[in-house]
Amino acid sequence: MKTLNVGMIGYGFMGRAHSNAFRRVNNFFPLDHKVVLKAACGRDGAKTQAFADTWGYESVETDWKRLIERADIDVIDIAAPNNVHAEIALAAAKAGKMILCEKPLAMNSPEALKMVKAVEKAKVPNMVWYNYRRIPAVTFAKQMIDEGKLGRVFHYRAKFLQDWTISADVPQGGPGTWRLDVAIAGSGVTGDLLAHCIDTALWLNGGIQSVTATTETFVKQRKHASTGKMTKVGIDDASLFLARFRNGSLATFEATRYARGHKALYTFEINGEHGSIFWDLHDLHRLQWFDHRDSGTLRGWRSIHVTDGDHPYMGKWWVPGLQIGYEHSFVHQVADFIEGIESGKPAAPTFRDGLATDYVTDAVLASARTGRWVNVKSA
Ligand code: SOE
Repeated sequence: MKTLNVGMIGYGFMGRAHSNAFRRVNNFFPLDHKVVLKAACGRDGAKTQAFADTWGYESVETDWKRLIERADIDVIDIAAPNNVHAEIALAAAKAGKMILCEKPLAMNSPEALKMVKAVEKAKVPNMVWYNYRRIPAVTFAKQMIDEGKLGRVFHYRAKFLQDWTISADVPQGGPGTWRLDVAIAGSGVTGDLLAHCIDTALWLNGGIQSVTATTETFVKQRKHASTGKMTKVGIDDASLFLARFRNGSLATFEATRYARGHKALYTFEINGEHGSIFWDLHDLHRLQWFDHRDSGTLRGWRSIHVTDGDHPYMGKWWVPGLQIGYEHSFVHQVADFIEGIESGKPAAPTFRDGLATDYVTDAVLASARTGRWVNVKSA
């Protein structure tokens, strides 16, 4: 068996989610490569060592440049905050490493474009961690759409609602809360939450032509974790937009961290000529399906428990009826990435797909600034 040596940069929430996926993938998916957790990298040596011990990394680096120089590393996984994605990815591509990068791909689309050019020039396998595509019910929705079950699509409706930043005491900057610091995150919920909704939508419903958006920053000043000083908040706390897809369908998207009572309510609904699909992250193993072609008396919404061996990925886990969860979407993503390397058919979303999402988020932010419809570039 060949080995695939991983160099992980970052040890926060995503560092854990990715490490868990790397550790489990060979137990459940037949692959020609065995994943080896070779090195963990973070600026704080003690914390990185503790992370490495917990997850079983063989070694520790405190400088990502040194990690990239190492000949025994095959894949660089960027699980660090958004403002360092580009610099690391450009260096890793130059060194000929395969790259996995957390979402959003970059701080903005010009930066993302540089990253796409770098990986394509270096011809290194690359992928962005938009994990929700690989929740089996979401992958199943994609299969149903590709089989033409919905027919012509009229509407796409997506939401990602949270409530964890309502208190004005939540700082900007620091572990986890760097998402509130525009210099590190690039944007607020547009890049953090809407980006997930957009990635899924582009995959399920094709390209977006134009958008009109509005955003709001409800808490204008927050203490900065690094200076202790009250500092202007530069991120969007809520972001809503209307979109026209290239297939002629109309869409609404909404993301906020101010929807009291909602922790990670990601939902989407698609209304087509023959039927409709609805999915909810809080009930992630179910896909709601309405088929207008059913006989009139029996017509109604079906709740499909996506746990059958014939459902995407599920044959690799337990027996029908026993469900899996959030973390498994990351395991599936690693499995598909490795299968892509082995088959020579790269798995998506690639950096170029990540750029497509960044083009939409940039258009959303531009529209929110100008109050106008903005055309979206094609990646
Ligand atoms: C933010 O709270 C966050 O953790 C995002 O950064 C993730 O991408 C999303 O999946 C869950 O929410």
